[in-house]
Amino acid sequence: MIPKNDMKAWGWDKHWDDLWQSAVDSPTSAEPGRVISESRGAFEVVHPSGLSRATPIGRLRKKGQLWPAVGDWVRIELHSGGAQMTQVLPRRTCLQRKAAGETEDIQILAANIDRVFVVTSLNSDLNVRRLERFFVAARDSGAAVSLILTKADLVTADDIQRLLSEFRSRFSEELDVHQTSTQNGLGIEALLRLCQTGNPTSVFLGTSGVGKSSLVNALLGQNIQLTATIRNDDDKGRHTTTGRNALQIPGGGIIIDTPGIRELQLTDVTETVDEAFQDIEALVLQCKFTNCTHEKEKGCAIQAALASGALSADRLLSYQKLKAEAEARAKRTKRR
Ligand SMILES: Nc1nc2c(ncn2[C@@H]2O[C@H](COP(=O)(O)OP(=O)(O)OP(=O)(O)O)[C@@H](O)[C@H]2O)c(=O)[nH]1
Ligand SMILES: [Mg+2]
Ligand SMILES: [Zn+2]
Repeated sequence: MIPKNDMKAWGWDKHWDDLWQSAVDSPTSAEPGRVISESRGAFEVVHPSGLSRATPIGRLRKKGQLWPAVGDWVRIELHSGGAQMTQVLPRRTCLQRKAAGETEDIQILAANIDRVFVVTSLNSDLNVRRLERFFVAARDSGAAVSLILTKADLVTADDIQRLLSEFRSRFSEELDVHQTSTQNGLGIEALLRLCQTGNPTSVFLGTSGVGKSSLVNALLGQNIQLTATIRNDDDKGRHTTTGRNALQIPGGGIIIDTPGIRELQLTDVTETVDEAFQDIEALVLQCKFTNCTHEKEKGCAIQAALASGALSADRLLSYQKLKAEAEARAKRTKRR
């Protein structure tokens, strides 16, 4: 049988081939597939012989099993009554957050991604705390991380320079940053190359209205994803994209569009918080006392950095908040 769908173009490689042989129950009686859309609990899976709506079997809800998410590779059984996902292959990377509300549930935003693009628009008020959270979750996924600043056509070159240096000094001098405009095409070619080279899977992460779906359409060269009607402010609470979708970019690469998220609560990411705030971690090591609370102790390197302006009070506050949150969460998880 000649496969109808080229699974390599969907990201299948030797890693998955090996896992399919070693980690899947009776691989010959099923097909491997990739979950490419999820909307209100309904899944679509692309597999060698077609594209099917597929339901996960109940067993996948059990502890130690994985519930499918967009980007997952699954074992799919095709029956006359419909397709079933019977197993989710172990994830290579995973972008996740704590589900909204009081629960301890974790929501998988995208699985098996190679790069997370944190997307924010240049014309909106910069919410640095929120971005910091997005970065921590993005780094924690195990994928590479880039920042996209959209709607460059709405601001002046001076504004962009000012914001760029602010982003760099806040997040990292090495941060991979792209400015884009889907209005005049700025930055789209460079983004396209990054999303195509090596056939990676990328995901856009950002709040509603920043222009994620517009970028997806620009990368695909077609208006496939619905976007908000033209208006220039990032309207709060208006969610145009409702499901998560993986789409193939002509020429290689897969891009996952996601609904805008407002709240991103962190999962178990203590180490990632440290990584994202290496400057502060390095300072802490220089404090005179190892149990320094960084409030009024003598020889406190944090206080010294605040006084000299090398560290902003804002950044310290973000760090303390995120760290406390991650630690509290780690404790809760251990207790279970
Ligand atoms: N001026 C300008 N407007 C843009 C640009 N990119 C997107 N927009 C506009 O911003 C609005 C929101 O764009 P979308 O692509 O729907 O935003 P989104 O991030 O997908 O939003 P959700 O699906 O709700 O999460 C639309 O009106 C777009 O036309 C840009 O580069 N320049
Ligand atoms: Mg959208
Ligand atoms: Zn100190």
